[in-house]
Amino acid sequence: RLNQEPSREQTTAPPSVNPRRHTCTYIFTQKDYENAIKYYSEALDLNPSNAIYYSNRSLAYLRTECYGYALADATKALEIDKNYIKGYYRRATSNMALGKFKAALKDYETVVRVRPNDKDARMKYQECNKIVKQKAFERAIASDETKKSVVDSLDIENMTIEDDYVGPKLEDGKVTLKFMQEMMEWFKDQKKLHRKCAYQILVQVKDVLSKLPSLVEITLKETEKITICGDTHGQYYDLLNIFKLNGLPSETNPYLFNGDFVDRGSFSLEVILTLFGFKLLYPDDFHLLRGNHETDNMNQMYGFEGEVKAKYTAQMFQLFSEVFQWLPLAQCINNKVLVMHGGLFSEDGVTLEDLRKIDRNRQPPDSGPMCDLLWSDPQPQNGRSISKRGVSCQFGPDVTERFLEQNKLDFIVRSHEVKAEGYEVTHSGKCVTVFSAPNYCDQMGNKGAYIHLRGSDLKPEFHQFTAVQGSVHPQQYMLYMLHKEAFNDYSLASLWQQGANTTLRSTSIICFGCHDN
Ligand SMILES: [Mn+2]
Repeated sequence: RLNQEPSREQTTAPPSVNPRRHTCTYIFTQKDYENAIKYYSEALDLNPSNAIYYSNRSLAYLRTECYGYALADATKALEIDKNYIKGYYRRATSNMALGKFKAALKDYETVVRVRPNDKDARMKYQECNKIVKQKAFERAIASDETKKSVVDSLDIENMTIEDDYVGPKLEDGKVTLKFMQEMMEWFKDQKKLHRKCAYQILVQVKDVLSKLPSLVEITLKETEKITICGDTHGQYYDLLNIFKLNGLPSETNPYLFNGDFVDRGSFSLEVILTLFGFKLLYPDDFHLLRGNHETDNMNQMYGFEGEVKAKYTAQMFQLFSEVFQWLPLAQCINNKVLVMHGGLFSEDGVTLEDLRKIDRNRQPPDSGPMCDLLWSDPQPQNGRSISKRGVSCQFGPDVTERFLEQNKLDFIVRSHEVKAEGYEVTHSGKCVTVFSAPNYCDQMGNKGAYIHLRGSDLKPEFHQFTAVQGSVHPQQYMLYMLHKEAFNDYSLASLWQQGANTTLRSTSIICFGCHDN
């Protein structure tokens, strides 16, 4: 029953769950997943040898992007019951999300062997197999070829713009305000910028970014303010809304976008070309920092590579990848506020000088300061813990305190985590999170926020906003296997169908948890 779409009747859900537009599935909010995690954790306290609880909690962790925890739970489920096929699915998905493709492939092989007639399993296996082979091929050619830039193989001057193209064009090869306004309107109507213009922007912005240090330092005068935005994730209509609410970028209205511009949302190209355009127009007053999604591994899985290939070419994606490697990693405002996408470090003692010295023109390493800047998260308790995401670490208030003291800073601003209110202040006001993708992935129900920081007092002032209606087709470029995992939410849907007072000890839920895929 659970492999089918639930009927209309079955979708009568508790008030916290809304029926999804156009389909009969549910929209699960961040809160629903957090509650599910809580319930399954309580159930596991009572019955710690139940593989299904671990498997179901693993799914909830997958949906909240806690891939490290998801992997641990799936592994635990298989330790308890090594014949539990769904456990292999979950572990494979977790490993996929962590970029551990070979490990994922092994689990998909197991599933396909046991369930040779399962079409879904076969598709996931094939997709994963393709990636593993592609990676091996890339490694093989990388060794005989010195890294050449796509820029050298482009002849942009001689690219012709066809007569029937009536969209925006750069003026004498330059981005102007008029061009930006036309381009934003053009994108709003879901039209494609001419590839010549896209290449012009990319080549020029690569040049601008490559001249910046890894740690950008700016000074706000008493009368000046800057707007800091968090993750935008391809939500183009919400980006336009930020400009509508807070004004277009300009020399007197500076912005800092704190990474994760692309992936997940289906308008990543529109978002990134708009942001790059403003960087070219106002290089000193419009700032961009790299997020963990401005990387090849993430772009391959979460949609941006697929989107660029669908709308342009693989070669253009290569150029995006080169440009992303030049995005600065952190920004310091008035020597007092440090901004980065993820957070602080796996070890004490990192200084601003260490950040200036990072050789950033690369894919991020698996550990060290560059990895931490893009990936870490704060935690409420002191000290450090293993990352819920499976990359970098979580750092406590004492870690933040020591870092700020050593570097004579007041507080940090970071993004990277969806927050119900769009922002969150933790670590006694020393660690601020800002997230600017409202109703993240068209399902989380969160607000977005941006921060005003004034030169006069450097106190964060929060502005919240809600999602623009009609930002269609979320995540349409995501890999099939990660996208498809959403259908497994039926096991959680069934949890909610039991009503708010459900106890997980009820046998019906155990059965729901058993369904394949
Ligand atoms: Mn992030």
